[in-house]
Amino acid sequence: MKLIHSPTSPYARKVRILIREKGLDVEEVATVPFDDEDVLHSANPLGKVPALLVGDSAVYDSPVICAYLDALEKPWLPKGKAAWRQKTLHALGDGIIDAVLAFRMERIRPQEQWWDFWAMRQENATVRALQHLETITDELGDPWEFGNLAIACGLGYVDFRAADMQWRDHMPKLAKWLEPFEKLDSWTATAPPE
Ligand SMILES: N[C@@H](CCC(=O)N[C@@H](CS)C(=O)NCC(=O)O)C(=O)O
Repeated sequence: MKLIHSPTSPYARKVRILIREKGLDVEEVATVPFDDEDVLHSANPLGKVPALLVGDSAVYDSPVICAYLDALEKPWLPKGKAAWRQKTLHALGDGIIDAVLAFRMERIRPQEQWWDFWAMRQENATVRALQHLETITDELGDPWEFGNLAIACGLGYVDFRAADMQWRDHMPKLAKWLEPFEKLDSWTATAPPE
């Protein structure tokens, strides 16, 4: 298996952590999605990372890749009704990434093209999601579960691209919850480059 990824992608980071935590044999191939390289387009016509090559076929969209890899080895995703909770938490983590990424894309345009309405919606969604997580921290449990993987990577992406939010000052329980993740080798090994 080969994972086409970008070292700064928080979506790819989830997959890269999962690979390390499960000790899976997956070669990582780095690319820059905006360079539109063939290696990425032939794996994912949408031109987005991450994409997983499994023999001649490809698996893409990071939650699908995570579910695929998770199913290979001692699944974290529980069976039955509990799986929906984990998938929903995973979607919440991905949604934080989506909102921070959309905010950033608004802000790297020339300033006369900024759409403040859209940027503010993304920022408000991020804040609401973090506030919600602060209220349910006790329910989240230990590293790593299927939902926690995305939540931790979402928080890591807020640190990377929206550090000025200083979320730890406002969400102390959530900050404490993240600490054990931040100590893991799989976390430090997949941190986005400065
Ligand atoms: N829903 C996708 C989102 C992937 C995504 O947007 N990746 C970004 C990098 S962080 C990308 O490849 N962007 C290039 C583009 O949108 O053209 C997933 O979870 O895999």
